Amino acid sequence: MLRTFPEHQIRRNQLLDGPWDFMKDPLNMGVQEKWFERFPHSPLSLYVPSCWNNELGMYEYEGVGWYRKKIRIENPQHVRLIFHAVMGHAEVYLDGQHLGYHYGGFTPFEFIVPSLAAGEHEIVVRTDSTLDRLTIPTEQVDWFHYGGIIRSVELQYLPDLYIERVKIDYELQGADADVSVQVQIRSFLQSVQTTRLALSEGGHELHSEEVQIEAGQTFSHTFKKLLPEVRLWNVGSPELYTFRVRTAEDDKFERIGFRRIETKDHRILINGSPIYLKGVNRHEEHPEWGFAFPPKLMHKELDIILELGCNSVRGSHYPQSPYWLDLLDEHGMVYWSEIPIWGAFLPNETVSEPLFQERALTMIEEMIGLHIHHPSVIFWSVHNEIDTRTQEAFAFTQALIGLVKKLDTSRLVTYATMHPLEDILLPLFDVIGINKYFGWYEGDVSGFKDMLEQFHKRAEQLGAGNKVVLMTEFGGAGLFGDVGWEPRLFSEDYQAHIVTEALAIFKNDPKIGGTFIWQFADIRGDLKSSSKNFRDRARGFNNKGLVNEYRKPKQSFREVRRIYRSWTE
Ligand code: ADA
Repeated sequence: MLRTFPEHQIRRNQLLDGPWDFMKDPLNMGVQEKWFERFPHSPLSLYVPSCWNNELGMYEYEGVGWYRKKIRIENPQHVRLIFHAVMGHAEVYLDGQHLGYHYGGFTPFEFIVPSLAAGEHEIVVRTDSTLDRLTIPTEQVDWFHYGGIIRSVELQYLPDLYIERVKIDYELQGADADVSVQVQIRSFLQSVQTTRLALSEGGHELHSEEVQIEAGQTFSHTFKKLLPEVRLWNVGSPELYTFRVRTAEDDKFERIGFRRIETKDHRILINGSPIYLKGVNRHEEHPEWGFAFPPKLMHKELDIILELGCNSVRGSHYPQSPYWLDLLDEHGMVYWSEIPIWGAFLPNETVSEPLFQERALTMIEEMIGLHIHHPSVIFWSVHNEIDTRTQEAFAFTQALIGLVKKLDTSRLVTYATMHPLEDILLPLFDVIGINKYFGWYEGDVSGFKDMLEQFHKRAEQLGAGNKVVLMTEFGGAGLFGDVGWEPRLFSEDYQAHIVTEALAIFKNDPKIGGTFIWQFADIRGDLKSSSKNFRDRARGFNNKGLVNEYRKPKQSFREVRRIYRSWTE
């Protein structure tokens, strides 16, 4: 299930989820698409979507993996093959022909194949999960190096004139919304063709007209509509609008929510009301599924996060599934979306490397493309914990922010810094996120007070004193079940102590606009030899979750629930 609502009523699609042939290629020998022919009898059967590290004997495998699926097409068809997420490098072949390459991990990519003949076809995907110094994330990262096709593969059957893209923008004018719906239609035909293009919302037609599409061309059309007295999407009381664009042979649904995002007096305002953010950091990860997190569990995950009293989630540290964002939209939760630049150990030179920069910019573009219509998304975040004290970081960040602003001016641009007292980027952002671990990696938890005092002074000096500041990470490890009479290091009691003390300090600081605890659930850590930096990860897990990896509550969960529920602002 890709979304909580249907995206098409007319267009036919098929999810290619299920068993695919799979082979490891540890020596990276398969230089071309004939690789399966060399070992015709030995493939494993691997369920897609999944991470191969969850299969027996594959736990630590990082490298190349080949996937193959046979499909049958009844009649000649134009098809669109969408990979909703593949970890790392992906080369895709159809019947031995190279369709293309994608680098990334948490965003979709697609191929259009006009007039695919009837009969059997073979899709082969070469994936490479290897992390190195220029991948994003790089090899030094505090999460498990999962590999594989982690989200669904979808085959859509396209008509001769198909809806390639629908993009909805709006401006609120008083109680009304000035909506613009941009539509792109592509023609596979050899001759000019007319079609009736219609826009509706909630089942009511808003407008329709005949349009003429030239042979083989892409046609763009913008509907402009003033919707009077729209119901607003608010935190905790969401209102959603579902638009449908249709032609005689094709359609596409997009769902949005109308809301106004501003900042004032160190607070985020949604529709003019200040919202204090009560949040957690969520990895979309589970020990049995890795990053291929099943939708059913997302429902439960959201129930637990709501039970905790949260109104927001930071999607640490990569673009999460549209299904998850649909649930957040439907429950009026705020979401922070970010790309997987994880910089705590990132050498400063890396941020100036052209390939690293190009990958980062592409990831920004793809993240915004994926999440643009979700009203829950309030923040675009461009990096986490890079060395924000340097000119290299400054130049890189300017380029990233420039691209975000070009693609979407309606949300707040942010990041998370681990150098709040030396950071030179503060003035560049709408919102500043601070990651700090007093009580865990440094000093006593009371150290937050002094740090924040110094931070606010410095922000003032840099001309960033008016920005909204969020505590985007803080916390400590608590091993599930390790409870006692005193708060010993690594016990649930000690973790609960750090988190509760920290929350009290932040809530008393009028310049802090919200808190995101590190983290919601325990996650698998990086087990590779390069992980000398993560030696405190008992069991191979980052144990700072309020719930363990199977979502069972720790002491800190109960304490945070008490605190978050008592905060009424
Ligand atoms: C960092 C980082 C997180 C996690 C955390 C920790 O702040 O952003 O991904 O690694 O530290 O647990 O140390």
